[in-house]
Amino acid sequence: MVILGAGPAGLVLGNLLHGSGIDCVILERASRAHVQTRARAGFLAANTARVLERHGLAEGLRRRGQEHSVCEFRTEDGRFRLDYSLLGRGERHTVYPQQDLVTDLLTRFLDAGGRIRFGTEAVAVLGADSARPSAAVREADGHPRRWQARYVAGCDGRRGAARRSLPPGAVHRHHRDHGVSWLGLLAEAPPSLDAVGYAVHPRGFAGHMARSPEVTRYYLQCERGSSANAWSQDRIWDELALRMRATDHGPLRRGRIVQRSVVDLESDVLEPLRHGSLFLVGDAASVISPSAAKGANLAVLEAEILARALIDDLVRGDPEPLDRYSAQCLTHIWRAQEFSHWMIRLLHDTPGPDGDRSFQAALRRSRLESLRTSRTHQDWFAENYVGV
Ligand code: RFL
Repeated sequence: MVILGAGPAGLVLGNLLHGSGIDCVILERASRAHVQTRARAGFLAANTARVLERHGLAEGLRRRGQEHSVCEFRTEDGRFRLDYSLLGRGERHTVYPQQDLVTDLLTRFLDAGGRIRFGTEAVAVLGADSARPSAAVREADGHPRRWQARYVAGCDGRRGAARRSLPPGAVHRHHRDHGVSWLGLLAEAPPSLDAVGYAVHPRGFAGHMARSPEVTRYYLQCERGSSANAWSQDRIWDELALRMRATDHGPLRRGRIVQRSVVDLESDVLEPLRHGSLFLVGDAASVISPSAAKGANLAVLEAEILARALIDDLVRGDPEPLDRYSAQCLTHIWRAQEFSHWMIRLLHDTPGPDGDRSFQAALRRSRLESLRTSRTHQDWFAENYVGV
């Protein structure tokens, strides 16, 4: 088995297959140091914790993860909080930085004798419509090489070789550009509130998400095409304080901004997620805007589904679960996409056919009011917010 990419998807898959005695190799373009320090997700769903627990991969998460269950909305009408552990299915998030999860999974895989080649870039997947597909790669020393296997798992993200190798027409790409951009920031600053903060403001959305007692992720809606470096540190903090209404609700704890990037809120889903002997997993299968923190959670969920199906096929000789992999994952993916789309419309003015800005703003206010007051709406929100 060849696995492309050592993100959450590839590493969960690798650990599960290796643990079942299936020979596999992970080919990763970046260095070990790079994958272990790439800060991205932080909010892990209850199901993600259960998957990791089930397979003995949750030790770090259990020791260092922080349980989290409150979000706070700040709007022109004031603020309200939802404790989603008391709503819906009563589940919580675990806050655990993605780079720590990746480090745990990587260490576990290598300690168990798993094979991973860093600095090895997949260039193409060849022969996916046959029973002997291969990955053509450029090795760390620049030499080309082929890795052949019974199956290839494309866990190499949205711009990886797996997607690029799909022949025209083999797979349909559903795509949506939400027309909204965020400046994603990582600050060396303690969280400013004990909740995830969503601020809806006439100047645009602002978000606050704890990562650890010392590090906080913030988001600022920005103009499409903005440069991440166009904002000075002072301007960022002033704008965050304004949109989060720090004067009314308490000051922000400022610190050095150590990472910044502009994220265009886009979603796509490939369908089906299988082309012959090639399977798509995680961001390679579907990209979801970070508005509802679903991407890493879907990656882990899909990796477990694929691992189980591969074990059924390769160990027990039953190919049927592999045939169902795509349909099974797509059900979860579309549910997450629908909720993420709903969150985007809750938090922003989105360009599109929904009418002029004042109409949209009034709709959004009504949606927020319903979320503040309706227990039914809150239960629906909680179930979708923390679930994948
Ligand atoms: P990854 O993590 O991108 O890993 C893919 C790996 O493949 C390697 N690679 C290749 N290797 C070999 N050959 C090639 N040709 C290759 N091309 C790429 C890459 O180096 C990399 O190591 O994909 P995976 O495993 O599918 O995991 C997906 C998640 O990383 C992603 O969905 C999340 O980070 C999304 N996301 C969040 N998800 C959550 O569930 N909760 C969150 O709170 C959350 N916050 C976020 C996020 C994504 C963000 N960005 C960067 C868009 C916050 C942000 C700012």
